[in-house]
Amino acid sequence: MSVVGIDVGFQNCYIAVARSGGIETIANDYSDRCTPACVSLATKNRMIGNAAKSQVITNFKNTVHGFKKFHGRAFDDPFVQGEKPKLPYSLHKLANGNAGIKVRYLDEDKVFTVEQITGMLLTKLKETSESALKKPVVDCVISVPSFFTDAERRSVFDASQIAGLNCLRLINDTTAVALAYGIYKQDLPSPEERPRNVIFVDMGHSSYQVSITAFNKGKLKVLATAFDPYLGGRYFDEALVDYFCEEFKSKYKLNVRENQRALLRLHQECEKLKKLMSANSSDLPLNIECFMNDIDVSSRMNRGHFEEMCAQYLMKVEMPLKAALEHAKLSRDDIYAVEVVGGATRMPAIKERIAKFFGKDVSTTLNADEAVARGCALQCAILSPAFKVREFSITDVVPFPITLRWKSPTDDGLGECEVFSKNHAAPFSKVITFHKKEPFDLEAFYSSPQELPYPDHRIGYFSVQNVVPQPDGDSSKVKVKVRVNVHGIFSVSSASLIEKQKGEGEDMQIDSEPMVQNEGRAEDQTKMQVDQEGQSQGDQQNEDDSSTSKEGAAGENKDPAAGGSKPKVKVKSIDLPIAANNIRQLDSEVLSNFMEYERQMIVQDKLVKELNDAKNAVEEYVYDLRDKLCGIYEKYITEDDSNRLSLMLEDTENWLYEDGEDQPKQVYEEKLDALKRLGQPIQERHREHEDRPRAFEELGKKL
Ligand code: ATP
Ligand code: K
Ligand code: MG
Repeated sequence: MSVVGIDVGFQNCYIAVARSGGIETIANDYSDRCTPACVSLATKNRMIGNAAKSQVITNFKNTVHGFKKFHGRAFDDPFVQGEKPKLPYSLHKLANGNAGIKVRYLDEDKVFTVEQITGMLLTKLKETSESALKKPVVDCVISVPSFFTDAERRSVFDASQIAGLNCLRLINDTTAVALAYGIYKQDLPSPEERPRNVIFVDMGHSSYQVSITAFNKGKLKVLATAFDPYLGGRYFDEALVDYFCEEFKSKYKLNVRENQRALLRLHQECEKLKKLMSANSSDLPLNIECFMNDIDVSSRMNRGHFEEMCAQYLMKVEMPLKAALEHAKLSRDDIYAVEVVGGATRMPAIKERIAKFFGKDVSTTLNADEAVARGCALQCAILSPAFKVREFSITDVVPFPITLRWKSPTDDGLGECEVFSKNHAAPFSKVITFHKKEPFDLEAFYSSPQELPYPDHRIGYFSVQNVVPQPDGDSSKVKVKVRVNVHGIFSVSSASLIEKQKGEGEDMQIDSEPMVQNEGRAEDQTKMQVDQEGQSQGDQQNEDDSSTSKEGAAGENKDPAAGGSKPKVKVKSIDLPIAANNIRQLDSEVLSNFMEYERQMIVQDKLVKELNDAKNAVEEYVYDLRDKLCGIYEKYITEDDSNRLSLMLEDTENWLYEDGEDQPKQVYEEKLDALKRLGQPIQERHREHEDRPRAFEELGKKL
């Protein structure tokens, strides 16, 4: 079982793994701990990560980046439509209305779903962790923004499956950071003491997240999260790009926005400049040679001016901090520390704003780039039976309130109830009791659409089937379990019909202590009660959402929150099937097709890599042997032979650029063998000669 944590950023991905020494972040095949969230499609293969990033300008139409926030979104989604004109690649409306990504791959026009693109990225990250751990990787924990809604989370989860990963938990970015902060702390207050409240701030490339977390020994509890999904490093880059586009228009008469290549280069240069300004407050140059129409452009910028330009963004820093405090019902003085992570918090203006709000310096004790991945790996280690870590319980929150609405086809038992309030503990299950004579429908939706950073507040429809009246014609008691699981995904996870026992009254003992009772709002036919199934404390079980769990009916007897004081009543319960509709998740057939296609693409990439390796091996051998012929091998070959061999090497080199440019792997292998047959005898003679004095020396020592 593997222990791997993956931070899938909008721009940068990091991987942390558990090895015997503890949790460590690992480097990829470019010796880089950061893998760019970038996928480039080409005529023969795909490039992913660093290799793809180097194609951003040269192959811009087929190099996909900045796609993380398309998860679970429709093509017509205002956010998607807003991004579309800024993208160098094309978006395409899929049959199901979702936003697809249109590229040219293997000489064909292809439309990939965002799940497939993230699946490709995850394939790369999986391979990187496999080569570090030297074993197959399946189990992992993946981070998502805390504000991701159901549809977005389901979409990321689907992506993990396409890559052949078993995601044990989708964990919120800031919760992962909190875990990375807390698990090693030896001095946390004991469980009876007042908790230590720490505020975590993560500003990345695309978004800004804040959470307030209460720590006691062995546990963390998220009290509140707040966010601005539209504030992050990219908006500051764009401000610079806008500025220079205007300037170059008047100064050089260039319309940069018409030229995708120039625009992408300007973007890269502006990001570099932005980073330089974080360390340097003086005037800094921006120079780009041969920018457009053979014109070199140059300009200057300094931090003061930059901050003025970005005033509208800097103003937005305070709001989520304030909101988080309000929701947690804490004042600034209750905050022990303000820990900041994420690349964009390196901007001095951001740190200053945060520090000013709290009236204290921000702490940067965590690694700003790697904390999320480390937290993910820690969570994976906690979930893994194969790995020993300190016990640590994690309670997260539901970011947006969720309401359930119900109706039956014939009776007028229509009603609704907020089942999860904002910042309700998660993961969490609740059992709701209905009194029904026939099947009924439940609709789940986010109840405050105005605060939802997503245009559709519907979560899904769930039909509770096979409901029948009791033999005496009375309504049946139907227990429905609703759940926000470890991934932060909502589901109606099970339903059961409780059969009335002989001589038993309407009010069974087991229902006498519901924690939330909504009788007042319920219709006659729809008496509804909500039982908390309160395993809020670190429910760390991976729950397969698609299979309904069988524990529904027994729920009340094993409720850990009940303290075991309830008298046990024998009831007979029958599991009821639930049909889920309009859940924004790939259906299983589509998913397995995507998984199969991903496997094929992996094989194709491997073949191309082997071919390239075989070709490179020929080239390397040519260069190596040529060097040595005029160097260390000179004494071991006649001049004639040397000349002949040199000529042959030159021929091979030319061939590589002409007829040998595009040959099957076998041809390169044969070529290399032929060269080696000539080179090896020389190498042998050289080695023998080198070994001889050493052998004499050894002999001398012995004598
Ligand atoms: P997200 O969390 O939104 O999904 P991400 O995790 O990919 O995105 P990070 O890697 O945390 O984002 O941060 C990347 C951002 O940080 C980029 O905008 C980058 O330009 C910015 N950044 C990195 N270093 C600096 C610096 N020294 N000064 C200013 N900005 C920086
Ligand atoms: K990141
Ligand atoms: Mg991030």
